[in-house]
Amino acid sequence: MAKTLNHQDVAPVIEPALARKLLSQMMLIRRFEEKAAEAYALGKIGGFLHLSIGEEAVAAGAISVLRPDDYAISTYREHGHCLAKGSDPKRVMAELYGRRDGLSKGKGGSMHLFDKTHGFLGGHAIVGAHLPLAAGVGFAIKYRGEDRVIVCFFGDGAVPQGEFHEALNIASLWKLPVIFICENNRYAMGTALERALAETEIYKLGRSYRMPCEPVDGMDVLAVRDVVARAVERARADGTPSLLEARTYRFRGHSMRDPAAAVYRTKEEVERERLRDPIVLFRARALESGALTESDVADLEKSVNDTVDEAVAFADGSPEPPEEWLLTDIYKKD
Ligand SMILES: Cc1ncc(C[n+]2csc(CCOP(=O)(O)OP(=O)(O)O)c2C)c(N)n1
Ligand SMILES: [Mg+2]
Repeated sequence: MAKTLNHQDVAPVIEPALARKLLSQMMLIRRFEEKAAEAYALGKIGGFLHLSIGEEAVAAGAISVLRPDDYAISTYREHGHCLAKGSDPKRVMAELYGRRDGLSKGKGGSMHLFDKTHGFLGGHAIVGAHLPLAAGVGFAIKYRGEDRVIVCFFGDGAVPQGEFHEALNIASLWKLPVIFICENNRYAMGTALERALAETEIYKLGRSYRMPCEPVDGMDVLAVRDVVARAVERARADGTPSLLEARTYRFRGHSMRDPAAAVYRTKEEVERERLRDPIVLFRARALESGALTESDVADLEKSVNDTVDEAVAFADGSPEPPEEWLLTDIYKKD
């Protein structure tokens, strides 16, 4: 009699090294942002602070298939993308604090991380504005005859903006190696997706621009990895761009000014979504498949916690930028 397959029979074997990398990356982003939230509450971080808690699998999965010389570009909810791209957590935290050792010398803060060394091209606060920049980087790659790619992360709120459509059109027409990844967390600030978009299956919009497009479970780090790996392969081969829609959820509010996010979504919805916690799910899968042991996970957790504690201590100890820096690094056109 044919045996009924269960999840464990069909679950792919996860390489221990990959399991370690993906889990520690997601745990690092989570812990880093939890500590950033604490620092914000203590008044050590000013301005805005947008956390990606709940969305870690998208950053970790997507960036895990890139080469170090590939690029990533993002929105103001970008701490995770920047860390996954390899930036030093100490310098990222110092930037959040507005200190001189920050990635942007303390002048940008949370929304304007930038790290040329690691190919992280920002940190952009204007919704949708970085999609044409990603197309421009794609053009530069092609013009120079390189085989790099750029991954462009943006929210569902960017989709009704003109820049989204302009960028996808030109990327497809000119075959620019851009992987557009929409982090669909179902809200743009307090506005639900259905209230803003005529087509709520965002990936389908790629068809209008004749580019490969797919949805993916954004809470499943391996699924994200697979779908992005295929898109990267296409982009490297002949510049084919892709539109991917990662279905995810932010567990916290839009920013620290909306911590409860209770006005526009129900408690039940949040509780239901928390059951899809990407870290909890992947940890269970890694343990079940034998890729990691409980003691491996404990070691990873300790190392991540130490890294974040060091980042906080570094930011605490970094001086304020001197006053004369106010007038440097300014783009001025006569
Ligand atoms: C052009 C523009 N309009 C409005 C805003 C104000 N704003 C900041 S974040 C945001 C919502 C964007 O939501 P989404 O793209 O879904 O990203 P998420 O915050 O969910 O990650 C808006 C409207 C802005 N920054 N830029
Ligand atoms: Mg959103």
